[in-house]
Parts: sequence; structure tokens; C-alpha cells
Amino acid sequence: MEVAILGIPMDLGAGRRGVDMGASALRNARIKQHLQDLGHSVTDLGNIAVEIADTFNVLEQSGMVFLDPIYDACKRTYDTLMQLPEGVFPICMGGDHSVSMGTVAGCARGERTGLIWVDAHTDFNTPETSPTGNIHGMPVAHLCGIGHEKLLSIAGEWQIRPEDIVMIGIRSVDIEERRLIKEHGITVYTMREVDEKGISRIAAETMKKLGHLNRIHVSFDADGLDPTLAPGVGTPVEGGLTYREAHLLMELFADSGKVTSMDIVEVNPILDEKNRTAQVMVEMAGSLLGKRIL
Ligand code: Z70
Ligand code: MN
Ligand code: MN
Ligand code: MN
Repeated sequence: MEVAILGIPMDLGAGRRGVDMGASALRNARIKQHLQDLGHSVTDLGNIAVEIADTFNVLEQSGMVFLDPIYDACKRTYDTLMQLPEGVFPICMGGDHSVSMGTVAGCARGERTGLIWVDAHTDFNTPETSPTGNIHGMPVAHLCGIGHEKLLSIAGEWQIRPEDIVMIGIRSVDIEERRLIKEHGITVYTMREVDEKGISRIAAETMKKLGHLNRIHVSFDADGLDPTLAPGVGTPVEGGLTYREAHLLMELFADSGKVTSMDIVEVNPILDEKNRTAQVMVEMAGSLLGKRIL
């Protein structure tokens, strides 16, 4: 497969600094070599230009104060992805999860696209419902067309359909966010469902729901994994996906042959232990791109 990796070194949507170095950490964990060793042809497109939080003369360095530079970075990401030749498999390396307002739309190329959101959080807040103001808690709502007008304009008229979204690994949802998730009928597999059904049944149900679509994007937030496995994240939540569950999930998605693009987001090397989190996320990409033991 032709793979293109793209860095979006942005932490403006997160409540704390450091995820802007996530793309560097993934390159340091040899993402390119790892995928090449699986037989893929890999091009590194470099990084999208992103403004730096410290250069803003604001009292509180978080939340909606960063709306304009987040818009700019997402728009540049979207434009870059839209220019890729058809058939290339993009891997978008964040950055905090607000980058996905640009990556999902750019990878969709204006077409109907399934979205698999692997995360501890549903990221379905709007500026009105968010308890923190952090934009990384809002990308899915914006992809569905609800939220701040400026952020909604990143992809022009394109939107994802709520029925084309499946979330897996969820274990932290805010009160108003919960109402929005139910209102929009989003399919959510919380950790309770992972425990009850098992990850292979969840993968099968996901593909049954989305497999008819020509494009499927997997957006993988490192905090979907258990924090013992992926400590380098800004918002660790106990009780996440195990190493084996997460690999099996990626392997089963790979077997479907339906996945066309991926995000790896929220890797924070400042909070990590010897780059473990980036390393495990590189392995996740390998499994999603067809790595087999035999
Ligand atoms: C919370 C909020 C969030 C990631 C934290 C947290 C959102 N629901 N997303 N870490 N990746 O602030 O909206
Ligand atoms: Mn997220
Ligand atoms: Mn998360
Ligand atoms: Mn939109």
C-alpha cells in the first residue's frame, strides 16, 4: 500500500502542553521504518504549520482563546489531505484530538465516510456544553455539524452522518455531552460493552454497520488504551483497552480491507515513560495496516 504520514504538531486544543510533540515521538519510534518493513511504501509529508501557545498574549492558555489558530491548522491539514492522490492511505499524527476536524474531513475527500473513534472520551462537546472549553473535547460534534460556526466551516459543506460513527473504548462522558450523543444516535461501545461482548464481536458489529461504505477512517486517541500501557496521555482514564484487545481490534479492521485512513492522536511524550506510548501506537498502526504473525 502507498502510505503518507503527516504531522500536525498542535496542543492548542488540549488542557495541557506537550501533545504538540506527539508526531516527533511517533517518528522517533520509527513509524516509517515499521510500516516499510511490512512492505508498504511510505512518504513522510512533514508537518503542518501550527502556532505555538506561548506566543499568545493571553491570561489563560487554554480553551476557546485558541479557536483561530486551531481553525488555521485544521484548515491547512484539510487542504493538504485533499491534495493527496486517490488511493494513498494517510496516517495523520497529532497533536491533540482537535486536529481531527481537519483530518477526518480531508481524508473523506467530500465523500460519505465511516468514522471509528477509539477513545476514552466521546469528544462530542460543543462550546456551549463543554465544562473545560478545551476544543479537543469537541471534534466529533463539529464533524456532525454542531458547534462553533468558524470550526464548522473547515470542511465547507461536508459533514459526517451520525449513523456512520462508531465509538469504542469510551469511559468518560460529560453530562451535557451524554445528552448530545443520545440525541444524535451515535453508536457507542463503552468499556462495559467491551467487557461484556468481547472486542471481536464489537469489531464484527462495527463492520456490519459501516462495511457498506467506500471509506472508513479510524481515529485512534492514545487515551483509549489502558494508562498502564499508554501512560503518555494528557487525560488518563482507568480501565482502558488492553494491549491484546487493541491489537485484535486493529487486526480485525485490517482483515475487513475497508479502512482507508487513520489518525494517531494525543500522544504526549512529556508525560510518557521512555516513549512507550508512541511505540505502542506505532504497533497499532502496523496491525491496522495488515501486520501478521504468520
Ligand atoms: C472532556 C472535555 C478530552 C481528550 C480529554 C475531556 C475531553 N470531555 N479529550 N482528552 N482526548 O474537556 O470536553
Ligand atoms: Mn479524543
Ligand atoms: Mn480521549
Ligand atoms: Mn462540517
